[in-house]
Amino acid sequence: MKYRLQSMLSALAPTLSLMVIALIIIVSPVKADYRQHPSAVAVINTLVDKHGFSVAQVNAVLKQAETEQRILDSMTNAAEKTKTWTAYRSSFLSPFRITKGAEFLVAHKSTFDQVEQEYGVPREIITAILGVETNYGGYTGKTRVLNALSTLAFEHPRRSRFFTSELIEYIVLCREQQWDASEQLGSYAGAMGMSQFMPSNYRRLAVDGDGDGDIDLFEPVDAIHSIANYFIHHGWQNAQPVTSRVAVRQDFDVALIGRGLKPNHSVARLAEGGFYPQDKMSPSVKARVIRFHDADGDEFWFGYQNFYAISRYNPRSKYAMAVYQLSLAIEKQAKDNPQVSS
Ligand SMILES: [Ca+2]
Repeated sequence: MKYRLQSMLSALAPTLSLMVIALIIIVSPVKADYRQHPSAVAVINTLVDKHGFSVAQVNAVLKQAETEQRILDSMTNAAEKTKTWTAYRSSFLSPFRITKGAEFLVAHKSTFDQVEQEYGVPREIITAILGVETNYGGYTGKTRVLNALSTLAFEHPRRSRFFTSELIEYIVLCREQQWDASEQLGSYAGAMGMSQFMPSNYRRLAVDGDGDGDIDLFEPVDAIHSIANYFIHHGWQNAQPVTSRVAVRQDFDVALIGRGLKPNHSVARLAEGGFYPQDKMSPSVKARVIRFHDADGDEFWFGYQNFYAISRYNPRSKYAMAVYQLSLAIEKQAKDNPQVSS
């Protein structure tokens, strides 16, 4: 589709007015008819064979999907990829977001009391996730989820496998929730609700926290319970550390850092390699060295299992660290101003 639009553009190039029309075409959703796309066969077959849909039912959904170039552009320009750690951090740890977070804690105190008891996931962490993802539900996304998932499944080869699977999950989810597949709104990547769950997570890990028989992630009680459940599923350990600031020896062993965020060496082994946590840590605890490159030098941290659990929400170290530091700022603000209420 992208290439077809590009060749259309070059054909129209000589006339200015026609170029303007072409630009309007490129930024507006384009009817795609993904029923005809070669990769649609796998989507149709899976939904028919594994989930009992008819071909006509799947086609009726795919027919409504539209290609949106800006969805593809957003994937390339994600903040985690383009911003330095300092810029990324300050965009999420704004005074407004911290204050709103402290207010959110007060407004949902009884829900958090229950959730901490049941899951052992701290309220500040859950609140920080909601703050980073949607500004506490203030912005849950305006992209049609069907367009987001179809565009990325069919037009973004590098992530096609993941988004094809999410598109299938979404179509099943819509049947389970009795939603019209063309109406749901979410992020440009197809994440939904205050907690921004992808369809597969919505189906498997979202829970009905308020017990009204409906799993509604656009509603705070269900969203709070669901995030806690998500963290437990990804190995959150109650009352265990998240990170430590690390001082490094000049000749630190760069090979110990490796790729990924899963804790890979004991604190003792990392100390041998020149990484020294600034908190007192048991030598046997496993950690991963996190390194932030910045204009004013590098920052080093240890990320423990709970840091890794946060990163299962978005697998980038900047994301996990911003969530954690926001949680600390919210906690401090709530302690300093216990009277605050929304
Ligand atoms: Ca509910």
